Amino acid sequence: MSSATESLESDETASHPEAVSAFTESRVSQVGHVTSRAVHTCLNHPAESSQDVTMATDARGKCHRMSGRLEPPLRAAGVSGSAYLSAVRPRLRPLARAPPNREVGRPSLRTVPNSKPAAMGVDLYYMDLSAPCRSVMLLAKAIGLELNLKVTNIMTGETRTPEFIKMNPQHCLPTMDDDGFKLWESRAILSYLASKYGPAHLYPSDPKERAVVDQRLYFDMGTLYERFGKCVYPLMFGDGKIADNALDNLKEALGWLEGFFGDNQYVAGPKQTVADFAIASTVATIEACELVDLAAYPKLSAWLAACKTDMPGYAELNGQGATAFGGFYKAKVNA
Ligand SMILES: N[C@@H](CCC(=O)N[C@@H](CS)C(=O)NCC(=O)O)C(=O)O
Repeated sequence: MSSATESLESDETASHPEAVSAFTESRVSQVGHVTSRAVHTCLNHPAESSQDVTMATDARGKCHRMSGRLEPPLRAAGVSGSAYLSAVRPRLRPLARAPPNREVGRPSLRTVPNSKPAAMGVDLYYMDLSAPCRSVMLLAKAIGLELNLKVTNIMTGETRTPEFIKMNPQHCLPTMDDDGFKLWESRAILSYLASKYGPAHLYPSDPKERAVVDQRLYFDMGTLYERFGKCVYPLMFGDGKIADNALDNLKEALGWLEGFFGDNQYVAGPKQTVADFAIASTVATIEACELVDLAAYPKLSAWLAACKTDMPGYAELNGQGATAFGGFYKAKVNA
């Protein structure tokens, strides 16, 4: 059984066994299958079933933005889940490319609610150089969530103003404000946004699947990025003293990450999760600094190459910022 089906089971099968067959059957579709939450909406909330189906995942678990009107409450009329999806599927179509975001001249991250819509979009205080910020922007783009991007320059003290400190006393980026709910720590933001606005597989509810995703997130923050930082930050922002073993420690962490893949395509298993977005921004930054030859990690290299082509908006939302970070670091090395 696919993990997509498993996550559906853990969410809804107890009350709606028909959803599993519908979900499995829909995997053969060219279009992709409707996410478990969309199925959930159809089956559990007939009153809401005239809303758009806005997210679908393909057979590899990748997210696609889709739109299509759902039929009136077919379940209420005694129609099974699989018949319901058969009726819905032909109406799914890819959404047109979104217009640029006027505030910062980026592609708009149009709201595509999978559960509840973000009424006014989600505010994100960010800067491109920051890998944690880029991970959040990549995820938002992938799930079609509209972000109100607020460029914030840490170098000129824009996170130290009384207004910013009131919002986030820790004065760090990224900081998110979702209709008054303020959050920082990029990986917590990823999990929150995926849980609230994304398809279930990005942050699975199954305890073991979620634990593996969390392990990867903590590994990214506490080991991989930490060790990377020890290779570059002293030169970029400190006294220039890099510990002798710093690079070997980073290579060791990359070796562990290489091992995490096993036979899987993604960092936390067979499906894309929030951990892919966190680690893609970290590894892209490592690559841009040219500290390590990533070819020594073939699975990691293949995954990063796939992220570059498959993650929507990758070049603009992650590639450019990572390159700028790398340029900053290399300028310090050569100074
Ligand atoms: N673990 C945090 C790191 C946050 C962080 O250190 N952000 C940096 C930019 S990459 C920052 O805002 N530094 C300025 C400050 O802390 O005052 C996350 O992932 O969000």
